[in-house]
Amino acid sequence: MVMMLQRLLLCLCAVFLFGVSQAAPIETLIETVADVLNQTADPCTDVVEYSCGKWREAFELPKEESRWLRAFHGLDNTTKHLIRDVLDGGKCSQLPNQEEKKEPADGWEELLFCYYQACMDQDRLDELGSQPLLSFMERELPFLLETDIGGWETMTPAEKGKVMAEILARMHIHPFSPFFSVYLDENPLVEEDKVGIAISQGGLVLDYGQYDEEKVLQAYLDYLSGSQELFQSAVATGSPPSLKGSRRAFLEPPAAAEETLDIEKDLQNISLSPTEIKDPVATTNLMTFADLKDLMPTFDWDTFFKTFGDALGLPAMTNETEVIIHNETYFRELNKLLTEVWDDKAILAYLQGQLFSGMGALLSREWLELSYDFNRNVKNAEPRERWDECQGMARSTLKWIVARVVLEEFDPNLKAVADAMVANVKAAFRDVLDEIQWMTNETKDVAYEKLEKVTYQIANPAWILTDEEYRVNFEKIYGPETAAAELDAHLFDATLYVQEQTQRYSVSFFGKPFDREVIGWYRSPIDTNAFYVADWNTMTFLAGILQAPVFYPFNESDDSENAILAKTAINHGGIGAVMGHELIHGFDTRGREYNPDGLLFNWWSDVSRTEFEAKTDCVVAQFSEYVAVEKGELDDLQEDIKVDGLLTVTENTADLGGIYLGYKALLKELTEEQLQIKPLEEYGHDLTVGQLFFLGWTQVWACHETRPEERKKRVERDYHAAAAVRALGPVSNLAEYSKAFNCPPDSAVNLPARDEQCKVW
Ligand SMILES: *[C@@H]1O[C@H](CO)[C@@H](O)[C@H](O)[C@H]1NC(C)=O
Ligand SMILES: *[C@@H]1O[C@H](CO)[C@@H](O)[C@H](O)[C@H]1NC(C)=O
Ligand SMILES: *[C@@H]1O[C@H](CO)[C@@H](O)[C@H](O)[C@H]1NC(C)=O
Ligand SMILES: *[C@@H]1O[C@H](CO)[C@@H](O)[C@H](O)[C@H]1NC(C)=O
Ligand SMILES: *[C@@H]1O[C@H](CO)[C@@H](O)[C@H](O)[C@H]1NC(C)=O
Ligand SMILES: *[C@@H]1O[C@H](CO)[C@@H](O)[C@H](O)[C@H]1NC(C)=O
Ligand SMILES: *[C@H]1O[C@@H](CO)[C@H](O)[C@@H](O)[C@@H]1NC(C)=O
Ligand SMILES: [Zn+2]
Repeated sequence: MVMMLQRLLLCLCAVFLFGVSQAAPIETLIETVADVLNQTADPCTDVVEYSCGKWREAFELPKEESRWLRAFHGLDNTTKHLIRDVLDGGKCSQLPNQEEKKEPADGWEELLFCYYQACMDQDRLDELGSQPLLSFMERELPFLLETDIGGWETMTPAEKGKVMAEILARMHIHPFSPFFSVYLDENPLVEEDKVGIAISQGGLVLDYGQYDEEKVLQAYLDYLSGSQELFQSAVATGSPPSLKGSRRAFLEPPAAAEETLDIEKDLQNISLSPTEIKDPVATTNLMTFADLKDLMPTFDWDTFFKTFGDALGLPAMTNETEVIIHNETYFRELNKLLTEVWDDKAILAYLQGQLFSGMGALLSREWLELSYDFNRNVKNAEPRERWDECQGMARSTLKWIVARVVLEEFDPNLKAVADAMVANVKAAFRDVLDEIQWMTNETKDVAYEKLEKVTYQIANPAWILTDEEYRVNFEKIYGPETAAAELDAHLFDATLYVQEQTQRYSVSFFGKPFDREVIGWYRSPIDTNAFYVADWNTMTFLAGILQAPVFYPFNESDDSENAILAKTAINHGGIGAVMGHELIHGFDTRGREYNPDGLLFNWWSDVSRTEFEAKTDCVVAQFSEYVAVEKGELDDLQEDIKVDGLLTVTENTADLGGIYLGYKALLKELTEEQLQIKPLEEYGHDLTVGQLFFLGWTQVWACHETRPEERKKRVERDYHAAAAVRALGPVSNLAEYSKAFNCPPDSAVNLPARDEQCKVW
């Protein structure tokens, strides 16, 4: 919900998790790598079964999960328990029975401890019922307690546009994003790093593709109708008491639900699809504020920015102020819908729905049940345990504070090893550029420059563990320590407070560059992930991912020669390929539109561009043939659902190139002969170093369990291919894989033997 950057992060994986680092004895590696293989299966035809068959057979997907990747969710599971332990034991002086608990280190930590306890106390949340929501509406969004917008029928479009601008500004302050989202970002079209306003489509609660699915829509209507019912009955019973006796003629809940959905369907119809919105050139449209007003002649943008800006400290807009919008047609159509098509009752129901879906999770069990039902129907998953929900809410609302209380569990010595690997991966890409013939020399020169200029960050920003600096940043992000400590132990109000603080923080950069030490990290350092940011030409490898089974720390004096060989192999297939993956994002169909300084600027000769497109077309076509959900896996499924090759081309290109770079980086450490060594022979496993390298990659994705409902949903919206495809697809294009496993020329994975492989980088 929080308005911040909306940039597309090209990350490794769409879950964001973390875990605690451990020393990695060779026995751990054998247990997690060698012991989970299904040696009976054929690595040349069934990569997933071979790489992880035993683990998959033994694994039982918890009923509250829709998917589980061993590498990511497994690490995060450890983290969640750690967070739970710390937060369970933390003192909130505003609550009773705190004697045994640990004093918070500062006011922000106290806020975190109080937040978690408030979340855990469901009886109190039940007593409060809908009251926190309604009090908030009464205080900040009183128009949402009305049954209509007075005089709407007789207003001119321009009058409607003025009323709507005021209403929407108030919602955006808090921050909800009905109809569009407003955010702050640096302009990728100009040299200077200066934060300005960007406005993009928004206001859909479901995924883009879900608006075409009857089953999902029915579940959503139930959800909307149920929340209207709770809301209206709270108003009727006078909670808060100031509303008592005000009998209001709202739309009946089922009718309000229908109206809301109709508006969302109209919005979805004018929205760009996930594939379209990924194109940075088409969706970065710079215009002046005057142009925007001309584009939406009846919506009153002056009023919108006056109200919005005054509340958050944003300087006044002038006609010359530049804004970036994602698509002109969207805003032109939205103007019409808002001021000429939709009626006031429907708009109010929709706006209420935005509030309910954003804030319902902070209320009583009745509200939670509504989303649980939705998830049961749509995801086939049961609710998480309460502590799990609460640690999740704490992490999303108080990201840096949570990170600080658990980051000390991480191994600070990994940075040097990671530095060396990044250097090797970059050198491997330089070799690739040296070798390729299809790129013209002028384009290649810029590619070298872009490679040289790519920067990276590892583990966590230093300030978060530095005594004075963290205070300065926490005060900016979360407001003064004393104010945080004094916040009532109220889940709802504390969340609102933090959301508004975060808005102010991001607005404070208007006209200046972002503080990259904070905003440049995007995610929490404790998440298990890595990402590339195109307009900064920067890769980030979070502390959470620098752990087994993606990365096995070793120690030259402790580990045997064979242990070091095995770990080196796995690490290059794991974190090495991840580094390659992120680096290639700078050179995939999207990243290559940005120049060495992160500006959207075409540096490709026509010949190079055409050649590149032919190569990525190969990736699109190949991955479009992989099946993500087989017919019969879901009741109403008549045919297989295949991967969307266009939607996933950036990630697939990064996977293909990433693992190749990981391999070439390995060859900078080891010789071809060493790839034949069997370092685990003394433990009864005859895997070669070369095979271990590939298992480092395939097991990250093969060791998974994903419900078919979830796979189906991801086909429509996830930029990553299905996990099983990420294991199989990339290695099938590499002759080195087939060589490592002696795959015959006619085997499924040996595409190179038949010259059917795709290769971009
Ligand atoms: C191993 O793979 C074989 C061949 O695909 C299969 O028949 C067997 O059930 C698998 N075993 C385990 C433990 O998964
Ligand atoms: C998550 O961690 C807990 C505590 O260590 C453990 O009991 C549980 O089995 C783990 N869940 C999964 C699915 O691995
Ligand atoms: C979708 O939007 C277009 C305008 O972009 C409009 O012409 C068309 O009628 C809309 N379709 C539906 C089903 O609303
Ligand atoms: C600003 O731009 C709008 C839209 O083009 C125009 O109507 C208005 O007169 C301009 N205002 C000023 C002060 O120039
Ligand atoms: C491109 O550069 C290579 C290496 O510097 C050189 O051998 C080759 O002649 C150049 N090609 C053209 C067309 O200039
Ligand atoms: C490696 O292990 C030795 C002996 O246990 C220890 O003294 C040394 O600090 C370790 N080195 C690193 C980098 O962890
Ligand atoms: C949306 O805007 C219109 C008008 O500028 C363009 O013609 C479309 O191409 C654009 N759509 C996308 C997907 O970028
Ligand atoms: Zn990626």
